Amino acid sequence: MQKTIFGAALSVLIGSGLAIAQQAPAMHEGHLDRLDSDNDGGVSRAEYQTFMSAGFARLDSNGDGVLVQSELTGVLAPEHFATLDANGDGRVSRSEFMNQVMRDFASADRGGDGQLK
Ligand SMILES: [Ca+2]
Ligand SMILES: [Ca+2]
Ligand SMILES: [Ca+2]
Repeated sequence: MQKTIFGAALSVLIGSGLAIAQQAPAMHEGHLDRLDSDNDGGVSRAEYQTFMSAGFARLDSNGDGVLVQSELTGVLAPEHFATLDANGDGRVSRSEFMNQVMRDFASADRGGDGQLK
């Protein structure tokens, strides 16, 4: 199974519950609807980026610009945290977070057209 936080992060950020966070499942249609802010039926890279950027701020509960494991307890499994923490310093910066989620976008974008549908 590929290392992706995509499904888990989306589930959490959208608020559909924590139970599936361990599984990092593929997104389902309800998720895409929530991200499709211009309602054109697809989620563009920009829509995704905007959503994830807001998501980072939401997860960063003390507002210091980095995520630590304690802020993600019950949200992301430790291996997902490790995936996000690219330089292994125990903190996930905004750029580490965005790098990973944009990689996830690219791997989810099977058609390669920059849209998730
Ligand atoms: Ca759209
Ligand atoms: Ca923080
Ligand atoms: Ca780090």
